[in-house]
Amino acid sequence: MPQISEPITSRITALRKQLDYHNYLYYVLDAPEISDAEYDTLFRQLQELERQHPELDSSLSPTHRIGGAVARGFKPVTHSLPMLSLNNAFSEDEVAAFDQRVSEALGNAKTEYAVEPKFDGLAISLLYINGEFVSGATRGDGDTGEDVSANLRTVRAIPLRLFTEHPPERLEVRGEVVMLKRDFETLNAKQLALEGKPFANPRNAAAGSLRQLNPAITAKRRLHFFAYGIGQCTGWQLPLTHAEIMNQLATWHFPVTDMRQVVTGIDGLLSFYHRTAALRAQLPFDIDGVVYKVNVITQQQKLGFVSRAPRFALAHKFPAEEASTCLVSIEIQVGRTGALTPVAHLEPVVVGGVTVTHATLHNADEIQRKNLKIGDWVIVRRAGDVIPEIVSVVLSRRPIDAQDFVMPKRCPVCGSHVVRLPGEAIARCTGGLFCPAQRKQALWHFASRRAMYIDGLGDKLIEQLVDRGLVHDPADLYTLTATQLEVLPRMGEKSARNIVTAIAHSRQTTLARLVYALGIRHVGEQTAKDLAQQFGSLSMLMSADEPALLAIPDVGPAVACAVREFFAEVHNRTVIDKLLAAGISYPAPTAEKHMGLAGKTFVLTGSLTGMSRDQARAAIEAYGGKVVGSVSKNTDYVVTGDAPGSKLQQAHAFNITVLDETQYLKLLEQASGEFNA
Ligand code: 9MJ
Repeated sequence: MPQISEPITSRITALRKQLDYHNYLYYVLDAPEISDAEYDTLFRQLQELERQHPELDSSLSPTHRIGGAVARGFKPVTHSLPMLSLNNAFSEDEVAAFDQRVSEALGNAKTEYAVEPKFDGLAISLLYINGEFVSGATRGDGDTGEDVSANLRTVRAIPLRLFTEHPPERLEVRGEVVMLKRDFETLNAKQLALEGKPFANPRNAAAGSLRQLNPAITAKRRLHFFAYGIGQCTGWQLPLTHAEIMNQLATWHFPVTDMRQVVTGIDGLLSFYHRTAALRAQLPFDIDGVVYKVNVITQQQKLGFVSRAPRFALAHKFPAEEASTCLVSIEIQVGRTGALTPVAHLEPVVVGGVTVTHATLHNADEIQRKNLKIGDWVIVRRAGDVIPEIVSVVLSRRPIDAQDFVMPKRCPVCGSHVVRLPGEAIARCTGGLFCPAQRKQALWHFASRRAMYIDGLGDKLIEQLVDRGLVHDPADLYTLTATQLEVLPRMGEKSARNIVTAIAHSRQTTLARLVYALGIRHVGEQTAKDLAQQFGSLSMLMSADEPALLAIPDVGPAVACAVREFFAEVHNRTVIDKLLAAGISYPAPTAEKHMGLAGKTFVLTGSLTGMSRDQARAAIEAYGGKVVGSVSKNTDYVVTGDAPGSKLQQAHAFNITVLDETQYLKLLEQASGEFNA
């Protein structure tokens, strides 16, 4: 055997330690200290030394995280302590009953619980002997799982060595392998590009990736891990509480959620549930509930188990976000710009606690991509406040008479031709404002809160006004009388008068609101504000040529062209003339206005105590500043209130000035010119 010099052995050890450490910073703490390129350099140095000295190779080396040999199948593994399942609760009553049972059995007035989110992934158990990762297995039936060690080795968040000089002799760490939502989106986009089958959700993607026979594929799938408990543990004194066990796991460099808490009594449990539910949509990973565990270990032992589940723990599940139902028909909705959107009509089904009857299908390509036919059995998903969508079709339940969807050639509302321009996913009705559907949408937009704000003029009323021929364009609203409205179904004398008053009030508006209300394609609220600020009057804007429009920052060729086309249309000019004749007015721009924040871009995060978001935005805009939704290198200030979101971290990352509420108010004062007065 050739003699290996000591410096090489130490160099290899040092490189492994360094790489383990940077892995931990990157994958567990999300706070890297070195660049990817620097990491790659260290990684390649180690790979080269291991290639030159195969006798020094080790299965614990970080270089093995990119995937080893392809397996023929997974070996069964018997867990030395069974992996338990949790009893589920779906209502607050069930949680109260759990807390009462526990407290009575323990003789507690109020029981202390460790609470944590319930990760929606794949449960696994990791075995460490003398601090070194030896093997890992899926939960399987709780007694016997599958040996997925080679795949788990590729999960960077799982330590290959415990970060301690004094590890337990034998330690089983239990937790959940998950896929982050953003990695799931990337993976599905790749699957689609390669004509592969997309995964229905991050949990399926995580499970599919962990059960890959080729670990090199698992390595590319970017799995993450959260530890939430310990199985067998020998040669080491367990702490007295679950919370301390979690802290210990963190000390050993396992990723543990920082959402974990210790609470007491039913109030503590339920308030954690509601707080977590409110955060759910923003989390980078899927959770399907929260888990409550009696905190004190001796109390856990006293409570024991009933069949396969501990009496000391409970999973309080969120209402299911997915359900299966029948796709009854596909109807076409016509939007404000004539876009034809297929909408799925579903057999009513409860998803996430809400009855769902419709789901968006976006466009014809989407229907084809999902291989949907009318009459199919489908999986519907409703996450947070988003519009329900069809995730996939259950092909095994496809009826023989399931029908293909065909995009109509004529608008189902007005009969005009439907066109789909080359390269566009959207089919459009060519009817313009001749099409009652487009007219209704245009009116609804005109009256909406951020446009002319006509309180009480909702979609049902607009529908009636258009269908009865009382209103053809927005200007017709201003000639409506209470007598005309009173006779409409569900409309009393008082509400008719209120609406006429609301319409009358909307006459006094701002130029920005009016421009936004016109519904020009590509002109959202911010662009409308930019146009109003630049041109100061509707007639100036109407006569602006393309170079003048393009001179405004953030106005590109698509917007400039849409604005020109809109005002070139005789019909639109007629409506504008009618609106002005009906008495629509806006304040003229004042020359002496202080524009101390001109050119400055703000992002707001968290809630301010002294004003609402809308007020804060209006104040900035009053002094010429602009408020945008996301932080970029072009942001000048990030204003933070209570409970700021990730935007604050982004602000730090971009080195952007962060203002608290007081500093923000001071800046406004300065901008108003009063500060120095
Ligand atoms: C999940 N899925 O997040 C447990 N779990 O504890 C948490 N699962 C569990 N704990 C004992 N946070 C058995 C399962």
